[in-house]
Amino acid sequence: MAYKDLREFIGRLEREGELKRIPVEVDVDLEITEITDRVSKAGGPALLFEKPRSAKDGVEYSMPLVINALGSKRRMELALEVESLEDVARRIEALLEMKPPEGFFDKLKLLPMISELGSVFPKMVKGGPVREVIEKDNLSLGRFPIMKCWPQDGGRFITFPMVITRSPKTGRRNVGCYRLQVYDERTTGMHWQIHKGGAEHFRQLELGGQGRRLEVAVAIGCDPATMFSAVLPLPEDLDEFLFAGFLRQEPVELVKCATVDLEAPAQAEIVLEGYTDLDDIRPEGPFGDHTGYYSLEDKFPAFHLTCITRRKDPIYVSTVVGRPPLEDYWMGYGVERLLLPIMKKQLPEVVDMHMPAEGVFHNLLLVAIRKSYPGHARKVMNAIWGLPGAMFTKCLVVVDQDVNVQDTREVAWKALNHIDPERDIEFVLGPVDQLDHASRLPNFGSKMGVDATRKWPSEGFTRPWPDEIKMDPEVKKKIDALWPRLGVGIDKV
Ligand SMILES: Cc1cc2nc3c(=O)[nH]c(=O)nc-3n(C[C@H](O)[C@H](O)[C@H](O)COP(=O)(O)O)c2cc1C
Ligand SMILES: [Mn+2]
Repeated sequence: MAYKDLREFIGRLEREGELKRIPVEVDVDLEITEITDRVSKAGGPALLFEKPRSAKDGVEYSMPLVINALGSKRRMELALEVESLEDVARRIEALLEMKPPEGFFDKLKLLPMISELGSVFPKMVKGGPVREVIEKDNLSLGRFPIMKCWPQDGGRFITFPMVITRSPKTGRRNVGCYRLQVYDERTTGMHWQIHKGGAEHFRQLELGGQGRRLEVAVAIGCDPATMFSAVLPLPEDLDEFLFAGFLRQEPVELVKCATVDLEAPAQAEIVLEGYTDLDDIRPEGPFGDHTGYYSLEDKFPAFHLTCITRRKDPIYVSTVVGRPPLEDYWMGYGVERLLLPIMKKQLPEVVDMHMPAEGVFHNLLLVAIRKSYPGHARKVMNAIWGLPGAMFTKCLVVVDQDVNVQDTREVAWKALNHIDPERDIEFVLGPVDQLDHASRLPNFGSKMGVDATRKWPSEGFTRPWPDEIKMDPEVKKKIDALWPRLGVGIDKV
């Protein structure tokens, strides 16, 4: 049975020893971040702050704040109710096997085939816990324990929302996790970056001339698979709530919003309804970001609240990003494992891939391939730079299949041995992540591919290639047996 809501997941985490309650008063300004950063970097549990407060505003919030709920491999597995994320990857693989696609675009179109599994379609319901309280007057975001994460942040930010919009062109839904900077009690920023689904809907409004306002619903706190689906870089026309239904193997229940023509999860903790306006673009940021640096102030639409619906006793969910690894690394790890089968479907030569924490998702991707022809590594690079989920990859290292890309030290060792830099590095220009602060222009810059595969004569490499040093297995066995008697004081290695 899938988790119905956030609190069911919290209950499970607590039973598994994966959540710690913090009964002391802690400030939403910086203090929750400092505690969470230390706990997260030490590989510690999710935290339920029972008494968040703000000294600055003189507020003791009436609701608890949960954070780091997805902040480990184990909690990602608990979130998706699997022993290993490979189990989910296998289900995705099976789904992709259903109809062999013809070409690249057919493969992309294939994803909506998930809908053939009817039972995972979002289900409309009349009401739900999120409608226990409906506020249309005296709206105030000041009642929620919204964090200021880092000292130079431009304000308080809602960091783990599900932002729901409908395409003015196709009517299809998109759900993305985009932070919201609180401007005042009923206005926030809407930080959908230029390449994201929400931003595309906003542009479509302008192009289509269908008025100046794009309606938006923002859900905060839900069952973990649904929350996670907002983070997944799914193809543009694939509804994240549909994919969430596939992940949890039960439909996501949706209710009609009260003031906008959108649907939001019935089991959410809080839903903020409102709109963005083509004529109301404001400075947003700075914000201590995934990269470990502040993303600088930039221009984004403002989000105007028209209604808040919530449970009587909501739990506010938050996350903090910053110098890795933090909770977002583990979400990224989940994304990596779930996208691998989709990437393999398009590029069958890919054996495994990995995004090390230090690379902050887009900065470093390690890919192992089964190399079968000259220049194969470069074909893979170009293909990956063309995939929606991986197009921002700044540094892409392609290795042979015998290299374990989950082991960064092994990759560094082998790749650095194998390259002749001038020959093996490929530079390209293209779109880069909006958070990249080093590119020559915002959103546009260069990317680097390193062909660290063993070079073949057919690629012009005719020198002999040395063997990797490996000990004789017989000798290893003998020393294993001898080890305890040697008394070297090191456990057998
Ligand atoms: C904690 C967290 C915060 C995020 N904040 C933002 C954000 O503020 N703006 C943004 O464009 N993407 C942000 N992302 C990344 C998007 O959620 C991600 O790219 C997602 O795939 C977007 O969905 P979409 O493809 O439907 O637009 C964040 C991701 C995480 C894990
Ligand atoms: Mn999307």
